[in-house]
Amino acid sequence: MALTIGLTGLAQSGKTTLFNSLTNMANASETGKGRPMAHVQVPDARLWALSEIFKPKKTTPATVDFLDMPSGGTSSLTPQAVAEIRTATVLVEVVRCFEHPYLEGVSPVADMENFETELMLADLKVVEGKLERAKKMDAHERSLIESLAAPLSDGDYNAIPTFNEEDRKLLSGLGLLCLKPCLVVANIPEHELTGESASFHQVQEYAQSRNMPAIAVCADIEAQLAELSDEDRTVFMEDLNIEKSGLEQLISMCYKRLGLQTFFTAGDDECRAWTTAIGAKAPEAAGEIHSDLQRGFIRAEVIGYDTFMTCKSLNVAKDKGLLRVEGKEYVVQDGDILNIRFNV
Ligand SMILES: Nc1nc2c(ncn2[C@@H]2O[C@H](COP(=O)(O)OP(=O)(O)O)[C@@H](O)[C@H]2O)c(=O)[nH]1
Ligand SMILES: [Mg+2]
Repeated sequence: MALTIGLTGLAQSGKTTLFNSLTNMANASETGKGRPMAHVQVPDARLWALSEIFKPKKTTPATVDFLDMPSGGTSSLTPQAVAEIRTATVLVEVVRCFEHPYLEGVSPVADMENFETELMLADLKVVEGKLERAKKMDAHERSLIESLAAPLSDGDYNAIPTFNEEDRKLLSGLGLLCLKPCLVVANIPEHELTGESASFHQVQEYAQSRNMPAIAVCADIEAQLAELSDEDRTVFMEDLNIEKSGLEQLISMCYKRLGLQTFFTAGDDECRAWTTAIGAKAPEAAGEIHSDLQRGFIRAEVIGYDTFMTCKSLNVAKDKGLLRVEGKEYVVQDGDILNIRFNV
């Protein structure tokens, strides 16, 4: 399941600082050719615990792609930036809550309003262009696009229709930014990481009014964390009273917002984490591994991660009757270890 997390927000809010630290920290493998993109490993301690037990030749975390928004001086949404960010699955709006060396004051709510307006203007251009150019558009599609024109030109974010899944698919080709799931990251100063942060409070309240989840990170600290070895990082985070790195918080918030979960395959060759939708049945999850496994699905041997950790061996689990055999209707649970039986 390809997941691209696009970092957006006003210029100078800390997107690139955050992008660089996230990609440093998570052993970003390959960066997108010429694009500000990086494959980032999804942190999951369970996978490494499985790897300790199975000692496989290869351990493969799930990955997500992070996309930094190209900057254009002081303006945030340049045409290039808009084009990049339209390809993202989910938008993460970075909001400046730190004192900037040459920008005046800290006004997160006004910044969020400004950025929202920019998003809506960018989408309005697409919507108007589409309505003008496409003379022979399907009537239903036209009515969907028309229903967006008024809220976008009024700048009324909450009046943007939510559409059902089918209609969303119809509209997906337009890459409308306002229809993408959006999460908010308040980039707060270091001294506000512990205790109360008034600016985060404001961000949270605004985000809530838009039905968006919000977290607080300090991009500066994330950048410092990214420079450290895993052990040093743990110590530094304990000192600062940070439980989870920004990367972990961000990815788990994206998974939650998009209704995603993790399952594992484990053996002597490879231990691997996979991403699938919450509610996915076994064949659909198998399809994440390979389409043959979905097509030729027969059954799955299943054990939940926590149950597996009580015996730490698939053979022992089998003897104890803990390894279940499930069919096509089985709904995969977060942390399941699956062995797919298939025939093509
Ligand atoms: N004090 C402080 N400065 C930051 C923080 N994050 C970013 N900056 C600074 O703000 C400026 C803009 O950051 P940058 O990441 O380039 O912003 P972008 O335009 O959103 O990509 C740079 O000078 C950063 O060093 C932070 O958490 N605290
Ligand atoms: Mg930047």
